[in-house]
Amino acid sequence: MRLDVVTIFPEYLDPLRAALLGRAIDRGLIEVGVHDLRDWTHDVHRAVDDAPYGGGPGMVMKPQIWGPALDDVCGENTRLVVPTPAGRPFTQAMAHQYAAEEHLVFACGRYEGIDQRVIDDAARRMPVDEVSIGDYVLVGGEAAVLVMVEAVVRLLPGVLGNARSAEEDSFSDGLLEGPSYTRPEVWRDLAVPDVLRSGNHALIDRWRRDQALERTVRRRPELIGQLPEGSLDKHDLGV
Ligand code: 6GU
Repeated sequence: MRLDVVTIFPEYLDPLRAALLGRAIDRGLIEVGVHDLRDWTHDVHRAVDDAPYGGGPGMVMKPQIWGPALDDVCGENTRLVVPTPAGRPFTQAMAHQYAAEEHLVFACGRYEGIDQRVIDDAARRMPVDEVSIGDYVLVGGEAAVLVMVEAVVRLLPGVLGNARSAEEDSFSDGLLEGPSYTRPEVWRDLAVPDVLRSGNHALIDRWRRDQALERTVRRRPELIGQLPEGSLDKHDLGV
Protein backbone atom coordinates (compact mmCIF):
# COMPACT_ATOMS: atom_id res chain seq x y z
CA MET A 1 0.00 0.00 0.00
CA ARG A 2 1.11 3.56 -0.73
CA LEU A 3 0.00 6.59 1.34
CA ASP A 4 0.51 10.23 0.35
CA VAL A 5 -0.40 13.28 2.41
CA VAL A 6 -0.64 16.84 1.05
CA THR A 7 -0.47 19.51 3.77
CA ILE A 8 0.89 22.97 4.57
CA PHE A 9 2.43 21.46 7.75
CA PRO A 10 4.50 18.50 6.53
CA GLU A 11 6.39 18.30 9.88
CA TYR A 12 3.06 17.58 11.59
CA LEU A 13 3.13 14.18 9.85
CA ASP A 14 6.57 13.20 11.23
CA PRO A 15 4.94 10.72 13.66
CA LEU A 16 4.02 8.61 10.62
CA ARG A 17 7.67 7.54 10.60
CA ALA A 18 7.74 6.58 14.28
CA ALA A 19 6.88 3.39 16.17
CA LEU A 20 4.46 0.94 14.54
CA LEU A 21 4.14 2.92 11.31
CA GLY A 22 7.88 3.50 11.00
CA ARG A 23 8.48 -0.23 11.35
CA ALA A 24 5.90 -0.93 8.62
CA ILE A 25 7.81 1.48 6.34
CA ASP A 26 11.21 -0.03 7.19
CA ARG A 27 9.86 -3.50 6.44
CA GLY A 28 8.45 -2.41 3.06
CA LEU A 29 4.81 -3.05 4.04
CA ILE A 30 3.82 0.57 3.25
CA GLU A 31 5.34 3.49 1.34
CA VAL A 32 4.65 6.99 2.64
CA GLY A 33 5.02 10.38 0.92
CA VAL A 34 4.39 13.74 2.62
CA HIS A 35 4.10 16.78 0.33
CA ASP A 36 4.14 20.51 1.12
CA LEU A 37 1.18 22.14 -0.63
CA ARG A 38 3.20 25.36 -0.95
CA ASP A 39 5.47 23.58 -3.44
CA TRP A 40 2.61 24.10 -5.94
CA THR A 41 2.38 27.89 -5.39
CA HIS A 42 3.98 30.34 -7.84
CA ASP A 43 3.66 33.73 -6.08
CA VAL A 44 6.28 35.22 -3.73
CA HIS A 45 3.94 34.93 -0.75
CA ARG A 46 3.29 31.23 -1.47
CA ALA A 47 -0.42 31.94 -0.72
CA VAL A 48 -2.70 28.94 -0.43
CA ASP A 49 -5.92 30.62 0.75
CA ASP A 50 -8.27 33.47 -0.11
CA ALA A 51 -11.45 35.12 1.20
CA PRO A 52 -14.69 33.13 0.91
CA TYR A 53 -17.29 34.01 -1.75
CA GLY A 54 -20.45 35.13 0.03
CA GLY A 55 -18.46 36.63 2.90
CA GLY A 56 -17.99 35.35 6.43
CA PRO A 57 -15.03 34.56 8.65
CA GLY A 58 -11.94 32.56 7.80
CA MET A 59 -10.23 31.73 4.54
CA VAL A 60 -10.77 29.06 1.89
CA MET A 61 -7.95 27.09 0.28
CA LYS A 62 -7.46 27.98 -3.37
CA PRO A 63 -8.45 25.52 -6.13
CA GLN A 64 -5.63 26.62 -8.48
CA ILE A 65 -3.08 25.30 -5.95
CA TRP A 66 -4.88 22.13 -4.84
CA GLY A 67 -5.83 21.07 -8.40
CA PRO A 68 -2.28 20.67 -9.76
CA ALA A 69 -1.06 19.22 -6.43
CA LEU A 70 -3.65 16.43 -6.59
CA ASP A 71 -3.01 15.95 -10.33
CA ASP A 72 0.64 15.24 -9.48
CA VAL A 73 0.13 13.10 -6.38
CA CYS A 74 -2.91 11.03 -7.41
CA GLY A 75 -2.64 8.12 -9.85
CA GLU A 76 -4.72 5.50 -11.65
CA ASN A 77 -5.70 3.59 -8.49
CA THR A 78 -6.07 6.37 -5.93
CA ARG A 79 -8.77 6.83 -3.32
CA LEU A 80 -8.74 10.47 -2.16
CA VAL A 81 -9.58 11.11 1.49
CA VAL A 82 -10.40 14.66 2.61
CA PRO A 83 -10.52 15.06 6.41
CA THR A 84 -13.21 17.52 7.47
CA PRO A 85 -15.52 17.88 10.47
CA ALA A 86 -18.31 18.05 7.85
CA GLY A 87 -17.49 14.54 6.56
CA ARG A 88 -19.01 11.10 7.04
CA PRO A 89 -17.86 9.51 10.33
CA PHE A 90 -14.73 7.35 10.04
CA THR A 91 -15.43 3.83 11.32
CA GLN A 92 -13.61 0.52 11.78
CA ALA A 93 -15.49 -0.74 8.68
CA MET A 94 -13.90 2.09 6.66
CA ALA A 95 -10.49 1.27 8.14
CA HIS A 96 -10.91 -2.29 6.75
CA GLN A 97 -12.05 -0.92 3.37
CA TYR A 98 -9.05 1.46 3.21
CA ALA A 99 -6.67 -1.35 4.22
CA ALA A 100 -7.62 -3.09 0.95
CA GLU A 101 -6.73 -0.01 -1.21
CA GLU A 102 -3.59 0.23 -3.30
CA HIS A 103 -3.13 4.01 -2.91
CA LEU A 104 -4.63 6.48 -0.43
CA VAL A 105 -4.07 10.23 -0.79
CA PHE A 106 -5.03 12.48 2.15
CA ALA A 107 -5.68 16.16 1.33
CA CYS A 108 -5.37 18.19 4.54
CA GLY A 109 -7.35 21.40 4.63
CA ARG A 110 -6.81 24.21 7.12
CA TYR A 111 -8.83 27.34 7.81
CA GLU A 112 -12.45 27.02 6.65
CA GLY A 113 -11.65 24.18 4.25
CA ILE A 114 -10.80 23.62 0.59
CA ASP A 115 -12.77 25.15 -2.33
CA GLN A 116 -15.48 22.50 -2.95
CA ARG A 117 -14.67 22.38 -6.68
CA VAL A 118 -11.35 20.67 -5.88
CA ILE A 119 -13.28 17.75 -4.36
CA ASP A 120 -15.99 17.77 -7.07
CA ASP A 121 -13.34 17.78 -9.82
CA ALA A 122 -11.32 14.95 -8.27
CA ALA A 123 -14.54 12.90 -7.87
CA ARG A 124 -14.87 12.91 -11.68
CA ARG A 125 -11.73 10.71 -11.86
CA MET A 126 -11.44 8.78 -8.59
CA PRO A 127 -13.35 7.74 -5.46
CA VAL A 128 -13.35 10.61 -2.95
CA ASP A 129 -14.40 10.47 0.70
CA GLU A 130 -14.90 13.52 2.91
CA VAL A 131 -14.38 12.01 6.36
CA SER A 132 -14.67 13.17 9.99
CA ILE A 133 -13.02 11.43 12.95
CA GLY A 134 -15.58 12.62 15.51
CA ASP A 135 -17.97 15.31 16.63
CA TYR A 136 -15.50 18.01 17.61
CA VAL A 137 -13.54 20.53 15.55
CA LEU A 138 -9.79 20.36 14.91
CA VAL A 139 -7.75 23.20 13.42
CA GLY A 140 -6.87 21.09 10.39
CA GLY A 141 -6.94 17.58 8.97
CA GLU A 142 -3.37 16.56 9.94
CA ALA A 143 -4.17 14.99 13.32
CA ALA A 144 -7.14 13.20 11.73
CA VAL A 145 -4.80 11.72 9.09
CA LEU A 146 -2.52 10.36 11.82
CA VAL A 147 -5.56 8.75 13.46
CA MET A 148 -6.93 7.22 10.24
CA VAL A 149 -3.54 5.98 8.99
CA GLU A 150 -2.85 4.25 12.30
CA ALA A 151 -6.28 2.56 12.23
CA VAL A 152 -5.68 1.36 8.65
CA VAL A 153 -2.03 0.31 8.80
CA ARG A 154 -2.45 -1.88 11.89
CA LEU A 155 -4.89 -4.00 9.85
CA LEU A 156 -2.33 -4.76 7.11
CA PRO A 157 -0.97 -8.31 7.17
CA GLY A 158 2.33 -8.48 9.06
CA VAL A 159 2.07 -5.10 10.81
CA LEU A 160 0.85 -6.36 14.19
CA GLY A 161 2.95 -9.06 15.84
CA ASN A 162 -0.10 -11.07 16.84
CA ALA A 163 -2.80 -11.41 14.14
CA ARG A 164 -5.43 -12.13 16.79
CA SER A 165 -4.97 -8.65 18.32
CA ALA A 166 -6.62 -7.07 15.26
CA GLU A 167 -9.32 -9.72 14.99
CA GLU A 168 -10.39 -9.61 18.62
CA ASP A 169 -10.27 -5.91 19.44
CA SER A 170 -13.13 -3.55 20.17
CA PHE A 171 -15.57 -3.22 17.24
CA SER A 172 -14.49 -6.41 15.44
CA ASP A 173 -17.70 -7.98 16.80
CA GLY A 174 -19.52 -4.65 17.13
CA LEU A 175 -19.00 -4.54 20.90
CA LEU A 176 -16.55 -2.67 23.14
CA GLU A 177 -13.81 -4.85 24.57
CA GLY A 178 -14.12 -5.80 28.22
CA PRO A 179 -11.41 -5.42 30.91
CA SER A 180 -7.97 -7.11 30.82
CA TYR A 181 -5.75 -8.25 33.69
CA THR A 182 -2.17 -9.43 34.21
CA ARG A 183 -0.10 -10.45 37.23
CA PRO A 184 -0.14 -10.08 40.18
CA GLU A 185 -3.26 -11.95 41.26
CA VAL A 186 -3.99 -9.28 43.91
CA TRP A 187 -2.83 -5.69 43.58
CA ARG A 188 -3.70 -2.95 46.10
CA ASP A 189 -6.28 -5.38 47.52
CA LEU A 190 -7.97 -5.71 44.11
CA ALA A 191 -8.17 -9.31 42.85
CA VAL A 192 -8.22 -10.62 39.29
CA PRO A 193 -11.67 -12.19 38.61
CA ASP A 194 -11.53 -15.89 39.60
CA VAL A 195 -12.97 -17.11 36.29
CA LEU A 196 -9.86 -15.89 34.40
CA ARG A 197 -7.69 -18.23 36.50
CA SER A 198 -10.10 -21.19 36.25
CA GLY A 199 -8.56 -22.69 33.11
CA ASN A 200 -12.11 -23.28 31.78
CA HIS A 201 -11.92 -21.62 28.36
CA ALA A 202 -15.60 -21.97 27.52
CA LEU A 203 -16.42 -20.21 30.78
CA ILE A 204 -13.75 -17.54 30.14
CA ASP A 205 -15.12 -16.84 26.63
CA ARG A 206 -18.64 -16.54 28.05
CA TRP A 207 -17.48 -14.20 30.83
CA ARG A 208 -15.59 -11.99 28.39
CA ARG A 209 -18.63 -11.81 26.12
CA ASP A 210 -20.82 -10.78 29.08
CA GLN A 211 -18.30 -8.12 30.12
CA ALA A 212 -18.21 -6.73 26.56
CA LEU A 213 -22.00 -6.63 26.38
CA GLU A 214 -22.34 -4.97 29.79
CA ARG A 215 -19.71 -2.34 28.99
CA THR A 216 -21.29 -1.62 25.61
CA VAL A 217 -24.78 -1.24 27.10
CA ARG A 218 -23.42 1.17 29.73
CA ARG A 219 -21.04 3.25 27.61
CA ARG A 220 -22.36 3.02 24.04
CA PRO A 221 -25.98 1.83 24.15
CA GLU A 222 -26.54 2.98 20.56
CA LEU A 223 -24.11 0.28 19.33
CA ILE A 224 -26.44 -2.50 20.53
CA GLY A 225 -29.10 -1.44 18.04
CA GLN A 226 -26.53 -1.39 15.24
CA LEU A 227 -25.38 -5.02 15.69
CA PRO A 228 -25.88 -7.21 12.62
CA GLU A 229 -28.99 -9.41 12.81
CA GLY A 230 -28.38 -12.67 14.66
CA SER A 231 -25.22 -11.49 16.43
CA LEU A 232 -26.77 -11.84 19.90
CA ASP A 233 -27.10 -15.43 21.14
CA LYS A 234 -29.71 -16.79 23.55
CA HIS A 235 -27.45 -16.28 26.56
CA ASP A 236 -26.73 -12.65 25.51
CA LEU A 237 -30.46 -11.98 25.47
CA GLY A 238 -30.85 -13.59 28.89
CA VAL A 239 -33.27 -16.20 27.45
CL1 6GU B 1 -11.26 14.95 9.80
N1 6GU B 1 -10.84 17.49 10.38
C1 6GU B 1 -11.00 18.57 11.16
N2 6GU B 1 -10.42 19.71 10.81
N3 6GU B 1 -11.71 18.56 12.27
C2 6GU B 1 -12.28 17.41 12.60
C3 6GU B 1 -12.15 16.26 11.85
C4 6GU B 1 -11.41 16.33 10.73
N4 6GU B 1 -12.84 15.27 12.44
C5 6GU B 1 -13.37 15.82 13.51
N5 6GU B 1 -13.04 17.10 13.62
